[in-house]
Amino acid sequence: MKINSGLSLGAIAVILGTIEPVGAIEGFDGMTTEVRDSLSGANGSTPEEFTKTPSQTLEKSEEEIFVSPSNPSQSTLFSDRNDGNDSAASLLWTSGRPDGHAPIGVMGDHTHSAGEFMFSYRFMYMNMDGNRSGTDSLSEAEVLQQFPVTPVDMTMKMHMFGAMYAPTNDLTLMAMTSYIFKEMDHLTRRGVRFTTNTQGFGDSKLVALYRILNRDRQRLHLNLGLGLPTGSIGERDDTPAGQDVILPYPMQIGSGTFDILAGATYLGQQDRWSWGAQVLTTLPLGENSNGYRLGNQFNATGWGAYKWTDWLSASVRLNGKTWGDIDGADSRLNPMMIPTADPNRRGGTRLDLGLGLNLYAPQGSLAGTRLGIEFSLPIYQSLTGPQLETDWKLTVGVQAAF
Ligand SMILES: [Cu+2]
Repeated sequence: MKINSGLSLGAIAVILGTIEPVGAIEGFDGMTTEVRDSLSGANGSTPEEFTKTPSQTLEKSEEEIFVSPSNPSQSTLFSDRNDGNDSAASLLWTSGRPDGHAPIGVMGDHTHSAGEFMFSYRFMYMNMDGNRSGTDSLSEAEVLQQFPVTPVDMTMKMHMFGAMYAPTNDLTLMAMTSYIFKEMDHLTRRGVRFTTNTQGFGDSKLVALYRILNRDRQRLHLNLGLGLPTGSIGERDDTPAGQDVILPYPMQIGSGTFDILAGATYLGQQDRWSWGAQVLTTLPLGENSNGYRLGNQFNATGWGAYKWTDWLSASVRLNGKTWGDIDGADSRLNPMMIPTADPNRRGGTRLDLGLGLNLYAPQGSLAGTRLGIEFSLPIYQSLTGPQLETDWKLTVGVQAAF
């Protein structure tokens, strides 16, 4: 995070809203919302120096801001004065750096300062090719010994839209929805190949992120939310079994249920390195209108990131996920026909390795805007199969805070 000359007292005063602006407001464009994040202090209280008279503030802040122009990284800037401790240990975690947000594949990783908005768009592409049962790969012929039809491969494209707003420094609200495209190729015992396609708005999420710790350059918040069944569970397409027939579970766009989303996120930071971890569980509530309920999901991830420059960081992430079979069944599906129609062949466990880059505009007209990319591959995968295995996943996203 660079503080350029031109960051005037006026700008600070207006942003904090605690003292009257004095003098011209210059260089406001160069100030990011992340700077405001840092300035507004840890616990929602105003740092002591900003509650003094404007002239005192000017001297103090300029002295602090320009004390070390050759080292624009976090160093001693904007420490939390409220605990009366100026040592390095009292420095606060800041989002104003490229790795101030988690790798782009992680959702709900950060909170915002009171009054901030953020909008995000992510594109996720997932490629699934070939079947497995347990950790063993199965050929098409092996699956066709058990079922008249086998899935061969599948792609999923997901456009995800998110908005965040922080009514207070401790509480950030998040809403997300998506538009999804799915395509699955199949092979029958008679050698016929066919493809089914579905698309539509996916399920949506409303999540509250509640910060419970913010000290020693570490943060911890709770992720508590509700999944909304805005995605369709009545998707149909033509297959050799008939025209416009109901499609198996993995081709449906939504879950059909309200879901409890619960978890926690931990973040830590040093001058060059940062790290984080998140656990998240998805618990569908009750049965959907087609007579089934997706399995519970549990996701745990941990990552480390290295900040190369003020605008670029690289990350390595492990993501473990386990999900259960389906309870109940859509009675229109024949589980003897194809494994994707069997509610007891849907569960699995996967460990993914992700490599990511985060770009961040610390200043200029795009200040506070981010671009993230993450590519991930499974390094362990065990499925209640036969079930299509995941081969790789790519997530690209932009985020803009105001
Ligand atoms: Cu955000």
